[in-house]
Amino acid sequence: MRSLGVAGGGTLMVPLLGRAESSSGLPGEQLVRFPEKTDLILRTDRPPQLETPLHYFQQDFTPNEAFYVRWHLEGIPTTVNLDTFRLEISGAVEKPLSLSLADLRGRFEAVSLVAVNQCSGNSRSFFAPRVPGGQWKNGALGNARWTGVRLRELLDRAGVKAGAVEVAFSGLDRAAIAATPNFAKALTLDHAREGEVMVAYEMNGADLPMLNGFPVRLVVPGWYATYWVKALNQIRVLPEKFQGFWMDKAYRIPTAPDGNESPEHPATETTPINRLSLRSLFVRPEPGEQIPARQPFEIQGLAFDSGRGIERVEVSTHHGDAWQAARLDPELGQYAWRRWRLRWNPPARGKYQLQVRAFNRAGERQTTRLWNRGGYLRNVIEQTEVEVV
Ligand SMILES: Nc1nc2c(c(=O)[nH]1)N[C@H]1C(S)=C(S)[C@@H](COP(=O)(O)O)O[C@H]1N2
Ligand SMILES: [Mo]
Repeated sequence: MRSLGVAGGGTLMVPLLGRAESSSGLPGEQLVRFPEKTDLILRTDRPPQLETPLHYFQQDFTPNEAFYVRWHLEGIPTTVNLDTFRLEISGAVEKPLSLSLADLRGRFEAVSLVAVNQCSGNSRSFFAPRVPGGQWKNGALGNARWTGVRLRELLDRAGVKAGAVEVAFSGLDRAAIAATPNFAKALTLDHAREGEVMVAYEMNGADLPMLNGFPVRLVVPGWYATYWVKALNQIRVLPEKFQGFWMDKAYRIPTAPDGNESPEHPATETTPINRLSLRSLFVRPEPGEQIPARQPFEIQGLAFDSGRGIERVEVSTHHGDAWQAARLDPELGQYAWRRWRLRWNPPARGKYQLQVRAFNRAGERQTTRLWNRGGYLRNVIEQTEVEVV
């Protein structure tokens, strides 16, 4: 039995009352500490939406306790009894399966891969004009090593019937009011069977934290985290296309390239969010950080895409002029982020504007402008101001 909360298995009320504000140098941000997590930036508390402070991205792997949290529905699982928990695989299959965590660990080959988990609304607060939704900065993001079993193996064991087209996934969370549809997502059968989609029971070599989907979650490498269904307990093979609010109405982007539209010319056609857009971010300096003049400073950041591979990262310390190639850290895997660094000797005091852009092996590049009404897929060339003193 695993519980979220204080002794006795509290409900989510407990950690909320125990909210700890700390002074960790994040001006204007309220920090909160939930069970199994460290101090994270509070975006909303019911349900919890918690953002990772930027400094954690100075490591290859985002610690489980610092990994961001996003739930849609108030009724999130706070207790899981492993004696009774079962992952059900049903629908258009020859032999429905009902698997305990011990079954998943013991009866299937364990596989591991490193992959970026990024919310499609990451960085939404930087959209101009502003859009409604969780006002994330850049911390609805993390990189972890995921271990579990291949979804394909589970599907093969159940025996997918001829004619099946999609696979739907849902978890233990429930809407507080019946009118709100439970969270469910779907992938095409081909994608589900591709071999890399995983039902993960470990993250960075440890159990998943409750808030990140204990006991198992879907991992869809290279795709936005909205598909990474947490506390996964239902996999349904469908003979027809899935229909449901979270695919048909929510988490859709303009069909136009890069998911772009404008407030004046909203897109008329939309499509479900899918692969991660190519992007690069600054990790150091942090916004508002002051750095000394005429001393070497290591600018740091990260870059990733949907798995094509980062080829080059360039940084400008001169308002988008004089781009310099950053040094890339070793690759951690096809779906991992790639950290990069650039040594900079700021010549004189004053304000500098830094920019970063990444290029991938598929020849994609970042642009300077992106907007859509959902505040999704933000991946513009980043700019940050730094004060050299
Ligand atoms: N069961 C369930 N899974 C879910 C969600 C949810 O609300 N319920 N939210 C999804 C979204 S939109 C995101 S961004 C990720 C967040 O993963 P994390 O909380 O582990 O960082 O979980 C996804 N999986
Ligand atoms: Mo998300």
